[in-house]
Amino acid sequence: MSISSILIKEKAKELGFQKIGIAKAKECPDDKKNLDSWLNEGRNGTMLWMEKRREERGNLFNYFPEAKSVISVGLNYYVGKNQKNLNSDYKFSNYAWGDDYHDVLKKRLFELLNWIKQSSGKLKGLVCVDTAPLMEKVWAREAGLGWIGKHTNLITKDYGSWLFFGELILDIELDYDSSFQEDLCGSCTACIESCPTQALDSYKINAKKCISYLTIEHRKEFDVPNINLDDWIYGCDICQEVCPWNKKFEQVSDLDEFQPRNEIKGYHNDDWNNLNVENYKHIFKNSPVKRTKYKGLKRNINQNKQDQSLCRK
Ligand code: B12
Ligand code: SF4
Ligand code: SF4
Repeated sequence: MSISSILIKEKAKELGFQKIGIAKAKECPDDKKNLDSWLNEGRNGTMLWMEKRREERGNLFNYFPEAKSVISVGLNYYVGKNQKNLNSDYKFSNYAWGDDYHDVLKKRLFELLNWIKQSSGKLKGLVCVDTAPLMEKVWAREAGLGWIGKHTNLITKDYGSWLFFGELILDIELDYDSSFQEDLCGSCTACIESCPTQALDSYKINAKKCISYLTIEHRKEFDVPNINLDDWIYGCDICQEVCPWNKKFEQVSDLDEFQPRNEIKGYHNDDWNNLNVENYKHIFKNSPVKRTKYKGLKRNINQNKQDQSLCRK
């Protein structure tokens, strides 16, 4: 072995990651079974890309046959503010307040990969953040970072669930961490009870009902006219906001890249209602919000406008 896991972890910490763990590459048949049942029940809605690469997502070796080690990293994006700190009645998920997390994590993971290559010579590595066909929460659990809660996000003991995950998959052996075995949700059901659209069964989400899916991933107009977005115009944080692990252990990140953009903080209802393409392009440059395009965000705003006017009647 030419590089130690300890040195890799030190370097990853230096690059800003709060959580780092290393799992041995392996098949995870129980998780594959859960993925299959989830997809077979159509819980992915119109996210057909999940179906398309099912065999890779469910088995790492179908994606990267030479894989030996999975380095899982977590980056805290909680900036100490919530929806009450925004000027508008519309709600906007805090994961999308700043720069696109894909870029923020990838930049650091490529730096880590290059550093490992310099120290240990020729090796093959893959950097993954969100879009690769991997079950990222499963790898975070296998690398010992935390457990998958009833709201289906991965929770850590020291930061709650306000973390993005990324992976560096390598074709070399390393020293491994133990997987996280506990489930610390206990008898709590706060997330399930608070979800305004009943999208959660225990540990299992119906994406088709989830506001995050509806406002980000769903394309086209909403087929049901009075669909409930609960004032959210991009993403949804409710199941994480109510989680006692977040209330108790969230820690404030001062990373510039995740600080809310001025317009997101400062816009009033009317500013959102009058959003035009130019404003959209300016505000959401290098932001994850580009995923919905202008049309999608406008659709979400209009849908909530409609709901608000219905409520006032
Ligand atoms: C598809 C997707 C979505 C979908 C579906 C969400 C989901 N929970 O699967 C939608 C659009 C709804 C979504 C929303 C959000 N997402 Co998203 N999403 C993903 C993505 C691309 C794939 C997830 C996946 O594979 N889902 C399929 C299911 C089957 O996998 P799973 O949830 O890991 O399954 C486990 C459990 O749910 C459970 N389970 C599932 N089905 C079944 C069935 C049975 C019978 C049993 C017993 C158990 C069980 O066991 C499985 C493991 O064995 C990942 C990135 C990635 N590549 O992994 C990001 C990711 C999960 N998302 C992320 C984020 C931040 C969000 C949002 C918080 C954004 C927001 N604020 O709006 C919300 C959270 C909503 C929620 N409550 O989950 C982060 C989560 C970070 C964390 N701390 O966990 C990820 C990891 C991206 C990243 N790189 O950081 N997302
Ligand atoms: S993100 Fe919102 S809609 Fe989706 S499961 Fe959580 S509370 Fe429900
Ligand atoms: S709210 Fe309760 S049940 Fe839901 S994830 Fe957090 S601890 Fe688990």
